[in-house]
Amino acid sequence: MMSSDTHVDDRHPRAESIRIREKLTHHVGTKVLALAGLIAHGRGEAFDYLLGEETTPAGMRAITAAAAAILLAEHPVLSVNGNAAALCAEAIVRLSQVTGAKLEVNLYHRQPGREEAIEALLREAGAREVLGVGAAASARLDEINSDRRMVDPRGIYSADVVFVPLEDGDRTEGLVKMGKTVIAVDLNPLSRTAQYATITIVDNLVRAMPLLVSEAEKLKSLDKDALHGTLSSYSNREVLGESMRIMEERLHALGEKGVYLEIDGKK
Ligand code: PTJ
Repeated sequence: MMSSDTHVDDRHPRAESIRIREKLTHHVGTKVLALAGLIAHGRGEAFDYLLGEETTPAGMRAITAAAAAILLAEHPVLSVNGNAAALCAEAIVRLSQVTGAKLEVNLYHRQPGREEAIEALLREAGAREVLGVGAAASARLDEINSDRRMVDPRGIYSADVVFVPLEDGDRTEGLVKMGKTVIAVDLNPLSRTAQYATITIVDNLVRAMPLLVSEAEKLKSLDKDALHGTLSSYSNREVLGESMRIMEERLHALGEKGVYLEIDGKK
């Protein structure tokens, strides 16, 4: 049984994972993805194994807090890089529609043509406005020591809340130092991004994005006091600790058993 747009057999035990890899390698060709994006994805996959490849209760709490923070923001911005666009352009655009957050392309690897390719993918997914492309990224953030420092004055520069899926830590640290609320999605709870962010969703972006959209749709009807209540009871330190413990306890339990997969009943 083959799926129509790929040679991956649906019966392959890791069919979905292979399909995602194919999507990413395809987007190296379209320039959406940086070559380093493939390395980043591999690191993410390794942490996802440890997490159990599912959204945890801690991840869900972070998703709820993130939805509340975006809804409460005066000027929220969803920052889009190559991996985020390749993995879930539609859900990112949907989140911006539900919350009114602006979309801005912001890249670590600013090779020619990449910003435009990502803008095109976002527009194909329904985006009306995409900030940060080419000369539009005219403001400079001195707190950041990479190409990510060039931002759109209408977007990240003036944002109070910035959503940064799949990030490198330097920028998260810089944005937090500037007093912005930073929401990260990172499967690695040990990364600088995960550690520095205000709200860290330790989950696969592919699973977290649809949940974040539906959570924003749900919370949208609440008043500001209720949203503030959700945020004030949230502790990122607790969520990070719980995510690490989930990985540790899973490995510990598997270590006791000595096997992960039962292969032909052999031990
Ligand atoms: O498109 P560009 O030029 O902006 O570059 C984007 C990458 C991702 C290459 C750049 O930001 C980068 O180098 O990131 P890092 O430092 O490799 O960090 C990426 C983080 O994302 C790592 O901690 C991974 O564990 C994590 N990660 C990878 N895939 C996923 C993920 N987290 C959540 N969901 C994933 N699918």
